[in-house]
Amino acid sequence: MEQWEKFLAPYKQAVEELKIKLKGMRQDYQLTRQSSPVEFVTARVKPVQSIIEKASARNIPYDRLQEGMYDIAGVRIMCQFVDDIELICTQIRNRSDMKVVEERDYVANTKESGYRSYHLIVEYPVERIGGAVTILAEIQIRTLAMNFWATIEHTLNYKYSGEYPPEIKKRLQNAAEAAYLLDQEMSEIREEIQDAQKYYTKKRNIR
Ligand code: 0O2
Repeated sequence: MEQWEKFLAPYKQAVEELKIKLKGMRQDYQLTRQSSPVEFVTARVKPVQSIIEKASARNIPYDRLQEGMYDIAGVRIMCQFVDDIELICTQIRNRSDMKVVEERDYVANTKESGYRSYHLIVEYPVERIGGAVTILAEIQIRTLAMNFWATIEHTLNYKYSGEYPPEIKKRLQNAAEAAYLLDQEMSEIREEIQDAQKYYTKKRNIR
């Protein structure tokens, strides 16, 4: 266990730093543009048990975890509208403190499960007392509707180990379709919503 703790230490640090930095994007947008494509940010280090299970399922030897498993450090950015995803990606691609090494577009290429999200794999240097250690981290960017579906599906997946009864499978597909339509509807009235949000922010600041 002590070895896992040592191995995971730079990942823990990376996750904390990335969370602060990406939340900073939200504050920056709100100060300069009054509305932000970043709604909220969450982050986690993958639990040891999940690392072990994934390494075994994907045949990744333990001495190759660093380059073979991208999501030991995971950050999730939630946004309101589908178009915000590209805005956030562009911001991250232009940053000098991390380097995007791979992109997975499950928004344009919905997974068979119904999963939609945009994944950026980044190289991120962590300053340790022995010098800089570069780790891989996965940044998942998704709308609130995509996140709602993925969170529910993840829980059900855990319960059924991916072997859904046909009724549940169908319901999940229907829910994925509903989430897609919700995103489309919200995009249609985006300007209307954003005007209202700016008005609300101004009013709150006056008080
Ligand atoms: P966790 O920590 O429980 O979320 P590969 O499939 O081999 O190319 P990998 O690593 O599975 O590679 O990459 P992928 O599919 O790009 O991204 C993995 C992560 O995306 C998952 O992490 C989930 O967080 C999310 N994800 C991918 N597909 C689905 C899906 O069908 N439903 C949900 N709810 N989430 C999905 P893990 O490993 O599941 O870990």
